[in-house]
Amino acid sequence: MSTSQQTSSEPTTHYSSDMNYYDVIVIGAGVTGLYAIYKLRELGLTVQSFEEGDGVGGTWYWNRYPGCRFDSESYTYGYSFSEELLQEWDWKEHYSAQPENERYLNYVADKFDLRKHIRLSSRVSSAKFNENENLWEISIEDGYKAKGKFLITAVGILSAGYVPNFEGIHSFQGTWCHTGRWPKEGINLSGKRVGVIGTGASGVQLITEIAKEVGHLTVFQRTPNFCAPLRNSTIDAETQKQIKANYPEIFRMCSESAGSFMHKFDPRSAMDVSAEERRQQYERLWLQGGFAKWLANFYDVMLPGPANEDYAEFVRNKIRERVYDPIIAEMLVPKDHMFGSKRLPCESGYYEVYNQENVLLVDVKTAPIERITSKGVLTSESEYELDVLIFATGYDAVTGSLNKINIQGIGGEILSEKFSGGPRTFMGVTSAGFPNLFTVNSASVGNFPRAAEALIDWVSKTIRWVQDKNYNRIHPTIESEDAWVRHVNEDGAKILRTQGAEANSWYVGANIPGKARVLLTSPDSAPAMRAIRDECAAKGYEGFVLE
Ligand code: N01
Repeated sequence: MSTSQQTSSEPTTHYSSDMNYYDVIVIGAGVTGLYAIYKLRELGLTVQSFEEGDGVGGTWYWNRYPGCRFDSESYTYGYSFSEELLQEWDWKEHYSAQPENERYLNYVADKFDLRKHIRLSSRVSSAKFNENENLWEISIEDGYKAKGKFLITAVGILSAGYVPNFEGIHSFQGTWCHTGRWPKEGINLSGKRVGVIGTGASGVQLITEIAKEVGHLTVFQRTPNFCAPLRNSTIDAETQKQIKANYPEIFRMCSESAGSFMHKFDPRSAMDVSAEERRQQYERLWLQGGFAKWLANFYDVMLPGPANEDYAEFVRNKIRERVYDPIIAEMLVPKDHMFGSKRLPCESGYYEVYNQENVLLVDVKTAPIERITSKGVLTSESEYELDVLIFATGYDAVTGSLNKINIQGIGGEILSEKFSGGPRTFMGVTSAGFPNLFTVNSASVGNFPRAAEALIDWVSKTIRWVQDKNYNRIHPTIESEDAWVRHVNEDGAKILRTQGAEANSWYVGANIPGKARVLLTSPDSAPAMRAIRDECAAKGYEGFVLE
């Protein structure tokens, strides 16, 4: 560690005597926050992170529910910035589970001496832009305050858990929790009557795992999902060596793909080959791990149209083959949304759970949940008595975690009000009237750390540039913001994630009652997004006001 890095970690108080001052304040110490601390310090900036949890790791700190694991290949998920880190960290499984992922992020925090820049158990309640000093003033719930010239909200895209506002929820006499706030000490489910509401990626992972130990399981399903086998396995010594030797190639493949995964679409149309050839490709990919089944498939499987429907039927039949009772099988087969319009959960024995005698699948679309009672869940048809009720009901994505912070820009404008109709940003990361603020959690989806590293590289370089040029403020013009919002709406309307009235997913905010239905992230591929940002920087931050 260089001396300059150590010096730059010290807060200074030259702007104000009553608060610590940092060049950059980062909210969050998850995957993005940790890398931001590392990178900004490398560039000689003082940086301080405030993290709500009492440990680092973000998603991998909070999501302790049984079964939680990657569905990106582990070696594509880790940071790429340090060859030493890549060579010394051994991923144990191809799709690593939460405990190991949390250990990894703690290892990174220790190896790069990041902890001294992180204040844990520090939920930021407000961030106000002081127009006289051109500084962000941050208040922590415990009364601590700090100032920073730049503010980065590395608060995650899926971190504000959503629990539906069911009547009677607090009258439930058993234990209940949301998957994203699973207690550190765990929940004893052994032999208990457990209910799970929700069958998205979290529910699918959780249900599969807890079905092994509960006494009885009731799954409350509103919409069945297309799920596909994860095919996880441990990484043997020889494979480990190959992975470590191949990191440059692995990251090259990720950098070239739309979602930053190590899979490449087949450039052929599914409809241009014979039905037999199509079937062979589907079957071959079905045996592969993780997302290969769709991201290495015929390119038009992921576009609305006949190829998409052809593959959807293939997946539906795979589900039917695995569930003994044809009536339950049909309940699990998705028919009301296109394959790929919602996130596809990867599973490891999910459908077989419904062959167990102690598992009951309840369709809450036809018989909706009316209320939670002291004993369990009451639907329009029946009451289900439970000892434990788990909400796998998802997240108020992207804007939810931003809205929990009272962020005020120029003239006291409130960010949550500005974003009430959907994020109003330029390139997903900056917003007019909120100088020196980088909302990195609203930029892109895909293989998260790959996108986060590229984004933080750009944001850090931008901050360094603004500092070197002695500007006080950088924020986008209202014109560039308007043009970006138009781009998100117009080009966003063409992609699979926004298609179909029934694809009520978090991608478009449609999972939260009353939330505006709008694409919450960029419609662009990861390479396109990087090119747009780089071009903007190369043109002296075209589209920005520099003051
Ligand atoms: O949340 P979801 P999630 N009554 O929104 C149901 C990432 N992730 O936490 O579909 C009854 O997908 C809702 O039903 P419906 C990944 O990006 C990654 O599972 O709206 N049910 C749905 O079934 C993922 O996409 C991993 O009809 C209600 C479920 O709750 C994202 O996180 C693992 C309801 C919510 O599904 C979110 O996944 C886990 C109600 N009132 C998560 N309200 C990895 O593998 C909601 N539901 C890395």
